[in-house]
Amino acid sequence: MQIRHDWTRDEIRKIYHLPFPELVYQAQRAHRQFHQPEEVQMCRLLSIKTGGCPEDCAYCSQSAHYKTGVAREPLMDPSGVVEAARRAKDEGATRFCMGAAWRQAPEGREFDTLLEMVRGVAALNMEVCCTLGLLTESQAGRLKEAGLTAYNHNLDTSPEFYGQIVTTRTYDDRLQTIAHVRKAGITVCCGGILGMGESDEDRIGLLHQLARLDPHPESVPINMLVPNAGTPLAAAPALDPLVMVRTIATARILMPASRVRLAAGRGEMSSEAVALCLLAGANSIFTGERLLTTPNPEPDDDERLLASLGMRAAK
Ligand code: SAM
Ligand code: DTB
Ligand code: SF4
Repeated sequence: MQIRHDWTRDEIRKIYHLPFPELVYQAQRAHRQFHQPEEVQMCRLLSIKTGGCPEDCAYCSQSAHYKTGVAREPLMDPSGVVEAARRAKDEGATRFCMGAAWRQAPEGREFDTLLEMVRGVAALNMEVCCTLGLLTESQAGRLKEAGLTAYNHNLDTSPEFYGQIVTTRTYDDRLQTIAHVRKAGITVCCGGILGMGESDEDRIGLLHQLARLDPHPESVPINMLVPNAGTPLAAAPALDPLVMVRTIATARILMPASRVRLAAGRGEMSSEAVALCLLAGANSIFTGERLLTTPNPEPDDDERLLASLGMRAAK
């Protein structure tokens, strides 16, 4: 199987709607060509700057536009961040991702603090990822120099549906930051959220955008909406977990060499649904009791689940 960047929306639609056994079979075939099927990468998230974000993302607990009860916290000290990364490493994580509730990465003293954090985590020999909002080309270059491995910047949904989820920035703004990251030589982590009221066509549209990036994002997080009280999506109906499975399987077929991450929402899924996502080609999860502002499954439960499936954490 060769890696393609010229997928048409029609081809993707056909894959997405394949009969389930055929879809999962094709996803498994793609998965096994590029990955060890029993390995799952463990990633750890930390919110290094919480709340008060000027953007209006309809799903987010950290937007200043909504009353969600998430307390604002300033940028953390580098020492506390590096300490958290060391603990995560001791607990088996190989990738550490720092998230900040900003529209765009700041300049000046705060940016220097970020560089210090990146250097500190990189020195632990972990993959180091940041998600700080929009980034200029020069900022991407400085982060790369400090040792950043990956930058997370999600497209979230299709270009057509995007305006119903965020109005304070455009799809093109996002694509531009992704281009800056790529140009700086940092790997791209880019995916989306399911369960925001989007249609199958919107999920297909998101996958189309991702699969046409050349190179593909090295890492593709698929989040299931974690509904937050106070946000416009607080009462969004729960997603059928099989939609997660279908989307993950399609992502795996379209971008066979990428890591596909079963990201937010795992805590709301049954262990059977999680197992199906892993069977469909997800090979990375967030571990630890917290995502950014919301809870995540207990590490003991994750360990038990992987053991019961005969799977193991990637080294
Ligand atoms: N502010 C930066 C940004 O938006 O790029 C970085 C932090 S933001 C919290 C990172 C990503 O988390 C978002 O792009 C979104 O895809 C995901 N996310 C945020 N809130 C979520 C929720 N309630 N459920 C699922 N995914 C969520
Ligand atoms: C991603 O795609 N998912 C992570 C990470 N990238 C930064 C964030 C999930 C956030 C879930 C909601 C919260 O905890 O606030
Ligand atoms: Fe801000 Fe990111 Fe939340 Fe949007 S998703 S409100 S940009 S923290």
